[in-house]
Amino acid sequence: MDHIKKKFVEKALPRVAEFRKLLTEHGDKVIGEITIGSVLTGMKGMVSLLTDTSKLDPEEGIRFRGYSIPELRKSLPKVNPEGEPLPEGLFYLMLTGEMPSPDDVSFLSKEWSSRSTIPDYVYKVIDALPLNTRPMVQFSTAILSMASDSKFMAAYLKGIGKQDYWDTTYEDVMDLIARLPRIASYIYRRMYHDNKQIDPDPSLDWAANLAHMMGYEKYEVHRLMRLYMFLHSDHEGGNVSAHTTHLVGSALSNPYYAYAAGMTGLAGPLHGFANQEVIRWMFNMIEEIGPACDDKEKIRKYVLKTLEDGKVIPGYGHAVLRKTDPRFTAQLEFGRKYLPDDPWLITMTCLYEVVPEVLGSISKIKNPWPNVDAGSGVLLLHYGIKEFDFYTVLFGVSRSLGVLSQLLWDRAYGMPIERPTSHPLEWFKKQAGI
Ligand code: CMX
Repeated sequence: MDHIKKKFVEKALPRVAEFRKLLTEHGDKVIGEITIGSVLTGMKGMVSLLTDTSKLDPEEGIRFRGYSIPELRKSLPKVNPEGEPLPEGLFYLMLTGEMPSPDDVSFLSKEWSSRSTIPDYVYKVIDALPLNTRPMVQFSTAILSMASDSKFMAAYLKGIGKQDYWDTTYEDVMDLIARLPRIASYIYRRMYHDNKQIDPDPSLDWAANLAHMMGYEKYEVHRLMRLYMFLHSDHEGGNVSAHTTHLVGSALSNPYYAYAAGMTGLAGPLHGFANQEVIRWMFNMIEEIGPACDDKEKIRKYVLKTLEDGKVIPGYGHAVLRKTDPRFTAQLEFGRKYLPDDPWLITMTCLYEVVPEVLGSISKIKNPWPNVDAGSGVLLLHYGIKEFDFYTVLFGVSRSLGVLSQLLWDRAYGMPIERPTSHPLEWFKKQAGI
């Protein structure tokens, strides 16, 4: 058993005991109120999930095991002191609740590198899809195809007991995370670089290797990829990709099934697809009104026109957040430090000055501020990763770190199958006295 798995067991055992005690002794304690509105507006604010890896505060943003983004950008292990944290360190923190040492992080880089070989049939599955198949279709298909490799599934079929489910789930989670950069870069090179594939470099960390296999060798791109993989990893349990992974996993579906399902949720325009929509929308805006920052009134009119056409402004708003997303702030800081004169960064900054004011004047919109997707594409564009159709795949690779550590905790707790109750409209009308 590797030392991280041992650490997980050491951390999980007492927490599982606490979980059981809580359920046995306080299971009937009332912790909330459900209104008709709660059900009809997507269960917003309804407490219904247990997630240890991170917690989202509407005003402050995300904290991973209690640490904010600025705190972790300072304290998680890095390749260079002035660089960005290695996502391996965040995974360790989310999984164990403890800050990793540089050795823990370098162990994970090597471990994931050694587990990253993809079975040949997966490449054949991807190659069988037409070249113009959407990147997220190729990505989720490839992940699903690997479910036959699940060590959890094999052990389940052999008849292991419930108490041991976490063990092979850990192996699946590590294998799956390790393989994702190779799958993502394979799709990228296949679609945009004449299928000229690049071998992994085992001396590189997980995020830098992804950039390398996509064809980007510069230290600057590796640094950006580390930040990107860190920022998109986790956003507590209720967002669509995390909740779907948890829900599908609750049927004891193996991690490949559960994560592939989560990815099909991430592919939706209101979730991870928004990172492509932002760039598409910005391109269209520049085409229509010219260099955006020349006249902010023109931007305002363009925003209003988008709204009049019945569309949303991509990259703005959030179901939980009520302030600027600190993931956006981190990207803005990165941009101002390393690419201050980039025209796309300047446009993004102008939009930040105009859009919240317009959206804030519409009473139904609860949060007029930018979310993570408003900033990510601009940074990628700057370094030449211009194929924005692909951006959601990058979001998905990063999201594996959070949703799969959540899934591992679900298995350790022995979380039961999820099964809420539903009613027809008449039932709700009756409750309302109609
Ligand atoms: N532009 C225009 N209208 C918006 C809006 C935006 N950016 N954000 C919210 N609204 C609208 C909603 O569409 C909704 O309108 P209807 O009542 O007519 O349906 C109304 O305002 C109320 O919505 P809300 O309660 O403020 O927000 P929701 O929790 O329903 O939705 C979100 C949240 C993110 C889906 C929404 O803000 C949105 O569509 N934003 C643009 C897409 C986007 O950036 N998504 C990425 C989010 C981050 C991520 O998961 O990656």
